[in-house]
Amino acid sequence: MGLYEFVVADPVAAGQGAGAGLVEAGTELQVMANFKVNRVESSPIEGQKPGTSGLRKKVKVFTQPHYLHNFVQSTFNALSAEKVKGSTLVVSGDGRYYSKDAIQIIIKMAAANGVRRIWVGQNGLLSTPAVSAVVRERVGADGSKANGAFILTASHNPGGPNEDFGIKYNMENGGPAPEGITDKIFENTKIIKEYFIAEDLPDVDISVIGISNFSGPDGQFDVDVFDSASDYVKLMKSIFDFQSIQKLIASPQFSFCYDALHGVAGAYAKRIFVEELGAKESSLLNCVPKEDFGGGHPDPNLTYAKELVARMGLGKNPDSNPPEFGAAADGDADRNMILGKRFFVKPSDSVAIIAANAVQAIPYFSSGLKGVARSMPTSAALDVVATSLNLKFFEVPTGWKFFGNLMDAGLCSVCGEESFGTGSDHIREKDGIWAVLAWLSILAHKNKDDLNGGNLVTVEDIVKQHWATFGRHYYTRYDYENVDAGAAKEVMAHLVKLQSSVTINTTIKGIRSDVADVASADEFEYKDPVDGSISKNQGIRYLFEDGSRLVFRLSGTGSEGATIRLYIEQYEKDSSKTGRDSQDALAPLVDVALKLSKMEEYTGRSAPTVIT
Ligand code: VG1
Ligand code: CO
Repeated sequence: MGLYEFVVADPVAAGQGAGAGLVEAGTELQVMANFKVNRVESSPIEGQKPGTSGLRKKVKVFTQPHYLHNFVQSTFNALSAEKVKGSTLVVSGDGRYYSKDAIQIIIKMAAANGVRRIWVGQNGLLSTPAVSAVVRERVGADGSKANGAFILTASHNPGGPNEDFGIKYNMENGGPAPEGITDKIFENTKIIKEYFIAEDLPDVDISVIGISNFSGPDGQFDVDVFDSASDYVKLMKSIFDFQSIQKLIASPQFSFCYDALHGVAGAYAKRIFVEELGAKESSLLNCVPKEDFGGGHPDPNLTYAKELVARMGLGKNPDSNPPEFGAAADGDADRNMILGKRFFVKPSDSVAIIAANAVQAIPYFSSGLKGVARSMPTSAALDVVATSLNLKFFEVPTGWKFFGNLMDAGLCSVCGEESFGTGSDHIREKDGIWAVLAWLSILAHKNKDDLNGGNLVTVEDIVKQHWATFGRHYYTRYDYENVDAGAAKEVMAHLVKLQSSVTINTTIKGIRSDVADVASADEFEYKDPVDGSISKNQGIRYLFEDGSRLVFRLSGTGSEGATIRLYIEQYEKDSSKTGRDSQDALAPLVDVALKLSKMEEYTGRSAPTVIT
């Protein structure tokens, strides 16, 4: 590190610029330093195409010289200099390994590109939904509002020196950059020649709340480190009836458990579930955020959330006395898994159940839902609710960015994905803790008159009641992780060819005669109803006459090889048949899917890595 000249500013004078009086005494760091802008020559690095949700690569890839810098400069260039100069940007994430270094680099590059202020959650921690909330809701001490955010996360992918890092850019509405911008970022990474960085700007201590002031060629530059949870907690309190949830949690009939899998959700869980809602500290599992997620895979599903699954009385070593309600989050806390006592709620059912009960159980929705939406591979359970409640309904490609336009246009209130993502128009990201609060609200509502004696209406009761009313969508997802990329492409090419074949029904009947006829097959393409933009090649669908579906797509979030996802669904309307075991009910379709795709032949895999 070089030598810097520190000018300790006069507290009164510095206070004028930064709005003294609004900042709590003692929270403002009066550090002034001048910085220069360095122009660094660079050249394109291959493979910087953002996927379903940002750029995700191994840490070893991200730490190569210029790698992060090129991507950040390409993002600034995609946004254009007028938008960047004078802007306020949030930079934080799930706290995974390399985040702290990345934050310092982005601060220095932001300063050099003329950004006016950077907002950082304390210790660099902000969940993805909290970033969205901060962009939309937070007002700085000087009245400033954020224009966008860099979120540092690879979400449910493992972390640590040998694992994944990730970065994505969110826009002024708090939602992920649309494809128009991410395509531009990628184009810029292919022609980059230089980036700008304030190399002599001192590292900012992001563990201490307060504002640091600097001054550069474009004028003043501030870094504002703030509490990671307050804005988000405030938003949650404005959406849900915390008192009714407190009563539920205090009831002797109810018991609760939350697993953050050592992700950033831990930074919110204690504040919300323990301090606000009165849950016992012992109900929190793995709620200390760790750079490597404790060596685990921070993906809230039945395979990776082992400890919670056992505690809830499921899996191979079930506890004998499980709580009534359990939930888990992924690394960046935008996903949720909901469990009842010895009972797993499919995410596709979860969003449908939340939509069906939202108006009665959640104050934010009391005047009605504007519409609902799901991603294409998500089961049609939500469609049935939409039809029955006469709600606008949308089917979008995988990835949250497609929901944002609908929400901004006032067309959608509740939406979800089969991949443990649920959310609403309170922000523009999926929201893991919101989903838990939504379920607690539904439980509180269903039990409101009988919390001190009678039988609890359980998670399982709510799901089964829902199936009895709306029918059940048997559903499963098979993930083949880290498959050879060439083999994965071959599977998809083979399926595209089959899908257009006139003999497809004969082929399928040759595999199993007990499945319905295929009514149509296509590659899903989406035309955004708001801006008319078109997204092609969003997965191959086989739609059967009885409403069953087979969907195949390649994951866009992996960092190595390819992941093939296979989604299988079958609708059962007859309420006397909604109690079957899901894998049994789906066995004929699974058989068809595996043989039709020649999965084992192409990939050498006789079984998927994860079944959900
Ligand atoms: C996966 C999920 C998708 C989700 C995306 C980001 O994408 O399938 O539904 O939106 O992850 O979630 P893919 O392309 O791997 O199937 V997160 O929590 O990783 O930001
Ligand atoms: Co996530």
